[in-house]
Amino acid sequence: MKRIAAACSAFVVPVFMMCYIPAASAAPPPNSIVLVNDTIADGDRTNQALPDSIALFKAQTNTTVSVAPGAATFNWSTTTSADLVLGYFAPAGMPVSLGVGDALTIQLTFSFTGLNPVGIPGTQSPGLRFGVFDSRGSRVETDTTSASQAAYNGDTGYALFTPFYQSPPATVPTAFDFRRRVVLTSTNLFNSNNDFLPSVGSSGTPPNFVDATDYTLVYRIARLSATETQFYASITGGSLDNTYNYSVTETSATPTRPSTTSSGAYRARTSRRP
Ligand SMILES: [Ca+2]
Ligand SMILES: [Ca+2]
Repeated sequence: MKRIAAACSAFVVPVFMMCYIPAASAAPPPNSIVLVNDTIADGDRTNQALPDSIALFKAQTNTTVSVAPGAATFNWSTTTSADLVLGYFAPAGMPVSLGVGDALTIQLTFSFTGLNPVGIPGTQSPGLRFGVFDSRGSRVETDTTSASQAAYNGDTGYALFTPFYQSPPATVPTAFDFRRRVVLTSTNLFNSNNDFLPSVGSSGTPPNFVDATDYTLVYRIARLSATETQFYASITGGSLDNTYNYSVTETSATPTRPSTTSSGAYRARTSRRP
């Protein structure tokens, strides 16, 4: 079976991040290709030296970052509703693709603080918008002062919308919601929910998460056939057991190829406090 490298992406407070093909477990199978395996061991978040170090960039001016060996912590101000952190797992101009039978797995470990506290429900619905994109020849390779960048215009890709909260908001969102970016003209990658509709598939009721607790997200894209792309996600950590996961298969004659010159990004819809 052909195993071709591809892409992976970016995170929130990553204390551990790994991207490889294929994968179905915590450790990459022996026949996989590791694209990124960054534990922030170098204590630096802007050093791009794949596969051991991926540069992680933020989009908001007011976000501060502290980095120490083992973790990068992004703190955004209480007046900032969200930030976007991104990185590139493939060198510019060296696109890679998933063939039929290939899978791309991204595993990242992170923790939040300042998720909507118990007793403050309202309309807040904090969560993670995570995606794997094709940067299509234009990239953002530095910290910026805005999440809107012309380089995101035209980037195709897939996303996972998944909530993180300590207490449920007034309207409880779906646990796992797999999306494809279908409106490509926005320069703000994750700002509009409508850019990613209709959903490829969604299911589940989210648990209550806990501040300052390590959680591990596994996100996998597998090409089952020329027209079938399977998406899988799981989150473990804290008091979660191994049953918090979801998988869905998209049937499309035009699958997006997230592994071609890739970038990744996430967006957390929550206010974080240092
Ligand atoms: Ca690094
Ligand atoms: Ca681009």
